[in-house]
Amino acid sequence: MLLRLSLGVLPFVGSALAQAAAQFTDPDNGITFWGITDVVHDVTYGYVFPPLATSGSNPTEYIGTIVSPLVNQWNGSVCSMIDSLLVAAWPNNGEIVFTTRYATTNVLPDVYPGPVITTLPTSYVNSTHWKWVYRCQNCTTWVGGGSIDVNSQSAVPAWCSSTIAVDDPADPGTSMVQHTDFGFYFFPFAEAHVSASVYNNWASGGTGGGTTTSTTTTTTSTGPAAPSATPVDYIIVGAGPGGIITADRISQAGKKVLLLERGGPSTWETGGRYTAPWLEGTDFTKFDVPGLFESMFTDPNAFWWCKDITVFAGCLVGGGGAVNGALYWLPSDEDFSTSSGWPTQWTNHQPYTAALKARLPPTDAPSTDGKRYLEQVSNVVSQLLIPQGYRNVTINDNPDDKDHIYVHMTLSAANAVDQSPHTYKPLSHAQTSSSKWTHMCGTSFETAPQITGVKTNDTSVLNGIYPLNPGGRVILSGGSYGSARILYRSGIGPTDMIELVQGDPVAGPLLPPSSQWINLPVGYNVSDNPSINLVFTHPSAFLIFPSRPVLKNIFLSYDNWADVFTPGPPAADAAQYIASQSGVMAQASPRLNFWQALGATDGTTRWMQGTARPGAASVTTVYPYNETQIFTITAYLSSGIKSRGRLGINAALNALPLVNPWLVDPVDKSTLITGLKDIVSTLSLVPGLTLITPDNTTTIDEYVDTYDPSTMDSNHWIGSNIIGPQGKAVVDVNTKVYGTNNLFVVDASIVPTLPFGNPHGLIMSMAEQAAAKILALAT
Ligand code: 6FA
Ligand code: ABL
Repeated sequence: MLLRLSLGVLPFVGSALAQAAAQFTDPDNGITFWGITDVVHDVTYGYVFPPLATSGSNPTEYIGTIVSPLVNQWNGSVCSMIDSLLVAAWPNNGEIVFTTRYATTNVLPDVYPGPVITTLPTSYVNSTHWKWVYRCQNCTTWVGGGSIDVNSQSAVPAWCSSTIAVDDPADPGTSMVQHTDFGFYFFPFAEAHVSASVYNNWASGGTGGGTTTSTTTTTTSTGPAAPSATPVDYIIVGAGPGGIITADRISQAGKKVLLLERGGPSTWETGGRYTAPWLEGTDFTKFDVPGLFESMFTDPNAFWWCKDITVFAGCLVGGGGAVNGALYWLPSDEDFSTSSGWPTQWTNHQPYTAALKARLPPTDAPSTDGKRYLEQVSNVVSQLLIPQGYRNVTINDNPDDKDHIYVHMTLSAANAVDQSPHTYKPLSHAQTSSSKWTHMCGTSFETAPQITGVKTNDTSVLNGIYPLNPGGRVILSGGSYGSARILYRSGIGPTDMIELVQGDPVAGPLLPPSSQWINLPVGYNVSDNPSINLVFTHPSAFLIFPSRPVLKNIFLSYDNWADVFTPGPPAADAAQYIASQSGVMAQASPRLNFWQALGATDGTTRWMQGTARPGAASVTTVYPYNETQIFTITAYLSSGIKSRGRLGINAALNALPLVNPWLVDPVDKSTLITGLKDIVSTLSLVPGLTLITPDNTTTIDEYVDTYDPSTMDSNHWIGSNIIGPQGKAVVDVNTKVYGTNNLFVVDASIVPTLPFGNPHGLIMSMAEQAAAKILALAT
């Protein structure tokens, strides 16, 4: 979405923003900028202006800075891209290349010739970062009447950043695509002025802050000190399925809760407004409509993915729950058993699962008319499975029955609107509670073992710190990667990870002394379902809807879901969803799921889940096929997996898998191969059904042997803060981090073993139980 930005007051976004500019001094040159560090990409943006005119027009220049890790391909300031001046820069061969652009439509912005830019001496490019300090003359007004109001106390400028490199980095006039992320912040431009002599010294490359050779007194304003934040009983970091439910239940108990979320809003209910062109004028965002799910992976404006995690992770209100396929399975007893690694005290999950079911009922027919649409794939796959002894059941009626069953797609999307996990109206219970869930990033904790508060990027409160009341607690719910990283940044975890934090110029100085580090296996024991795609064709598309020939060629594959966001689904399907939340768009792409127990040579039963969906989005296949007839079965190895991996951070503090967890155990691999062979064993019994990936010259064994591991990721990461006994685990039976008094983790990272199906149902039941356990502890 392209936002229109005026550089004056933007009250409608301002109310949703937390980050505010503050003054900082660049140690390399003494320049006192006003600005922010965007913690998502770790980029600092700053400005300082010459004095306001005592009469006549104000000067039209400023000194700016951008400091960025190399991972960002380019960064820019003041960049709505439409009707405003974009100043962008990137490194190339050890030098900074910059450009000024202006666009009036959503196309490649033209080079804008008015500004005169001079790169100042303390700019650099090193092995991890680049810094650009620049004088920008003729930069505060531009064509079309746009301007920076340099006397404003409450402007809301923007930053933008891109993970996509410009086409020709040596050329300032290069083609470049729209930024991949952007944000706004409060900026009191009126405060960010220094005296003429100080400004002129800096603008001509001089250094030294206010102690210049000038005889004039500097008029630099330090602005009012930020006020202390009000203490609360609980700070919960992260508004994903784990954090929202925990915040909801704890605030329901009357505790004063602060929920911090680093990303922006998602569904309409949470304030999100990003939507498809065909949904303009409705109250449905991209995150509300289940049928838009596949477009999460193809939208060029994918601002919802965490840009500092190398696997898919949702960084917005709802976390992964806001962007996932919403496949929803209530946990089985085995999922919470001691043999699955849970402490005995956790096996009685039923009351918590019941509470979850009452709040967020599963549905296997989300369309409001009760019908199921685009069911050809279900029909074909059930023909494949029934001869193998599979039965059709309603799985959430009996989650323990899961061998040789197939089920209709089951969603957390009651009334055909994605409810997961927003049915939990966070913090609706306690008037005393609040949420800060736009761009509020917890970075570390204040003092372990007794945590006194959470350090954040919020410059509107004193030192960015949100404090706890005496007896207060912090609950970390940042997801498997996000929670691990905040622990490392607080000195908790393996030494090699904390040492990487130590080397970071921003995070390093915030670490406690090494004598206070707490060595725990944060990041070890991670598991994710290995998944293998099988792609098929079947001609049933041409048989089922002969009365709608104009749409005939997209019935089975649904055109690979390629057009659902833009230009939109077939007009009838779009109109039907808007009118009554029924039809094809009422559910995400999958149509059928199935499970089978697989005996294994090491005596441990593994389970296989299959998910069948129209199309083969994101699967590469070389065998010729009729693309209108294509569908995919993703086969996951589920409960019983023995393989484990490790996740962590790199020197740029990006979170990533360090040791891949897929099919490390040889019996995991041979068992999944057995399951895949079972799936295709009845292929010849289904007339017209053809397996195209793997093709007919490749065996299943060869296919699995050569499968690209990076595409085995199922996005079901668990275990990085595993629950269990001291010495082996990160959190204890009450989800408290070992070695701390009042720090807890409630998210996917504490789950010891993958459940039988996609995990967010189990994670939400776990959060129900964890909230009860934490509340029951004496304070
Ligand atoms: N699970 C299912 O059960 N069914 C599905 O269909 C399904 N599909 C997908 C899927 O299609 C994708 C693309 C992904 C990524 C996941 C899927 N999953 C599915 C898995 C499921 O969504 C995850 O297992 C589940 O969301 C994990 O829940 P958690 O609460 O443990 O963690 P999240 O990552 O969801 O949320 C963490 C939140 O914390 C985010 O909102 C993040 O922005 C925030 N955060 C992180 N660090 C922070 C910090 N330092 N300060 C403030 N906020 C922070
Ligand atoms: C899940 O639980 C997985 O995490 C997702 O990977 C999966 O979606 C959804 N549920 C739905 O089954 C798949 C998409 O269908 C693919 O098109 C996409 O390439 C893949 O996720 C990316 O991991």
